[in-house]
Amino acid sequence: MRHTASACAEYYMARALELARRGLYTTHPNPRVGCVLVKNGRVIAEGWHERAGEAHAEVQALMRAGKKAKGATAYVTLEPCSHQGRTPPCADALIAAGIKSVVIGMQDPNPEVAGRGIAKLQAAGIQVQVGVLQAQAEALNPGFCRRMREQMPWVRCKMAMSLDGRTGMRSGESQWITGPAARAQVQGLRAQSSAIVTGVDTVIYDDCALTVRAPHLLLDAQETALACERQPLRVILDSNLRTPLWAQIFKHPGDIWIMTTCDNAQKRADLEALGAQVHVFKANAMGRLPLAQVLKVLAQSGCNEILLETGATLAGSFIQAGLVDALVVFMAPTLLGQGARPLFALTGIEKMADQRPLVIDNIRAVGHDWRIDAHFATP
Ligand code: AOF
Ligand code: ZN
Repeated sequence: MRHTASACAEYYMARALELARRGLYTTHPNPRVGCVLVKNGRVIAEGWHERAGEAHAEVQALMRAGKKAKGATAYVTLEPCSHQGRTPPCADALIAAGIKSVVIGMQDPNPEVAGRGIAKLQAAGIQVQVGVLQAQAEALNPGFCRRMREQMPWVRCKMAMSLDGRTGMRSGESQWITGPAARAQVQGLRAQSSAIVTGVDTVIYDDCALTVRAPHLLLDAQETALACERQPLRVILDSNLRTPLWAQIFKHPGDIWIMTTCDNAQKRADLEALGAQVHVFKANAMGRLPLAQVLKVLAQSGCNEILLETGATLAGSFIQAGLVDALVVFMAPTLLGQGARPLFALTGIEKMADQRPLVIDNIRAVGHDWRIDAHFATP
């Protein structure tokens, strides 16, 4: 009997997670949240959070259910909020609608909520269960959870390499190692990120726009429209303000931030005249841009997930600083030879004991290339 009840809770929570994923590209800086209302063994309404400032998942579902919501069970991927944000508290809305019990995927890591939503529901006599498909609920919002708990974003590093593990020519030339299907997937990764972080050398050599375009190669029309709705913030790490004024990146709409340690007023004014915001940091002990500090500033401005799209040197520095959470490596069926650059510039690895072990989460064919999703193994 108990087994049946928990399988049932997981079934409806799985549906709520599926609904939450509809907000994959659009909820920034809010989390993706889904909700299912069930009564007498039937789904009576569904909802998901679409955009910050708009109704939360629970309110969407309650609006669709109307009076029928009374006596229903709500399955929500994230703890209902208890605070007045851009919208009123969902816990109050569930209570007012006469919901009988609430099943929650995970507690809201937002310190404004953090258990208060659960307490509010319980105080109103509602039965609450927390932690159903919790790992999946966490995985849906890695960036939001990290930002709420640690005031840092979650970083995914995307790279392209040849079968012999090379990521570009010594000159910096790297277009194109992978094929169109892999590049279309990168559009999807950009669209779900709050910001795309790159280095000035990538801007110079690849002269890329770093915007979201044409994910229709990958998605259906409706999903394409959602993916293109919001252009992620583009961030250039440029210690000496070498970003060329002619760069493509300035010709495409969307915000651009340049993170630098250079306070040259003229260069700064030139870049600002093109619409960029220039953030000046104090160099670290090695005279470099403080990468953790850069990420902290991005988190402070609401960035959840970051896509690091850069070359071997900067990507290596992020890894060395322990700032990369996940890797997405596209491997192309080609050989670039020993004159080309290895995937990451990582120093200090001399012995096998120094290696950086990874866990491969997924590996699959994408057109003629292979996509490898991995994260660092915890020692
Ligand atoms: C929920 N359901 O669907 C979402 C929640 O500014 P607001 O009003 O949109 O509130 C944002 C906060 O509310 C967000 O940081 C998170 O703690 C929670 N998001 N909560 O119950 C939802 N999107
Ligand atoms: Zn809410």
